[in-house]
Amino acid sequence: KKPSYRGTNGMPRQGDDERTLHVGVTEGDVAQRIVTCGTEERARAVAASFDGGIIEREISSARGFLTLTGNCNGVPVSVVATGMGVAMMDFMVREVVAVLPAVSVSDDDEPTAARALIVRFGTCGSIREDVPAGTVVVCSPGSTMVRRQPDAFCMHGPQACAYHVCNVVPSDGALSRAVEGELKTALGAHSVVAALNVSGCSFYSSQGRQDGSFEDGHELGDPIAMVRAAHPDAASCEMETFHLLDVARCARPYGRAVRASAAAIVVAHRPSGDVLSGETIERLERLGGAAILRALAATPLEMPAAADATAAP
Ligand code: R1P
Ligand code: URA
Repeated sequence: KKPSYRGTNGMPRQGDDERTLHVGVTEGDVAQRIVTCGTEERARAVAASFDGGIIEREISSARGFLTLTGNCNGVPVSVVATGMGVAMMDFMVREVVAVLPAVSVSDDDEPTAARALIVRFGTCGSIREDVPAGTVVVCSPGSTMVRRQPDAFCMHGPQACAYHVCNVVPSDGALSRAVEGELKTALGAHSVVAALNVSGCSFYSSQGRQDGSFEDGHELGDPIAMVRAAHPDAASCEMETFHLLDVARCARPYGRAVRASAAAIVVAHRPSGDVLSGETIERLERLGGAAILRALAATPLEMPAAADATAAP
């Protein structure tokens, strides 16, 4: 029988062991260092690099999340597959943080250690001529977001520019540097680029793909051209990183309880139309995943000096 849940106006929990409603985790299930990715296949490719290839805990939720926990160089790590989009990232960060130990604070109420270090390892399109398919982009400068504005479509066609480009949210500086360093060692420096990410609210409309079946308002403003005009350095274009960084900066206390960054494999070069082979994607998932686990394991939970905490916007 389906158990009812408690706490609907806060963080609802379900069942005798108090699992969160969507990710399905409880205290002890998740490590404080987390790699998150879109697919279960990639999550398993990353977990193959756990010490001894051993998955110590595996939780599969009815809502499509998969949480695998093991160790990297003796340090506990988890990999969480979320599926796609902002809502899934929001569930993941909030529910995983809910089951992790509270942030430790000093006598004067400053956090002394993070609750979670989270790195997204995704796939993306590249919107930059000079960043080809096969590159791995680390969002060291942070991420912006391009959103479709539903109010522009309320008459019989788009009324005004239908897209909004958000301000940049920074990534965690120390974590981004660690990820960049390990990826360069694993893949070669020429394959790794540090650049601004842009998350679209859709794979289609806000990523500027042409779909004749829908009115997307591109004739009144091409969303990718708008991103390029506002942020000429933006390279990777995917769907979750902005929200990960946004919700991490809002984690209490002081926006430093959750420290986050992201790396994404360029599977499609939008300016040329080049796409990556399945074999190459699998190789990059395996090698890149192992590198990101090492970066997380080597990054202390203790707070870096304030000047080091975030990358410059
Ligand atoms: C779209 O194909 C999906 O691929 C990218 C996008 O962010 C979106 O989720 O990332 P993942 O491969 O991690 O899912
Ligand atoms: N994921 C995206 O969101 N966009 C791309 O172009 C490729 C992967």
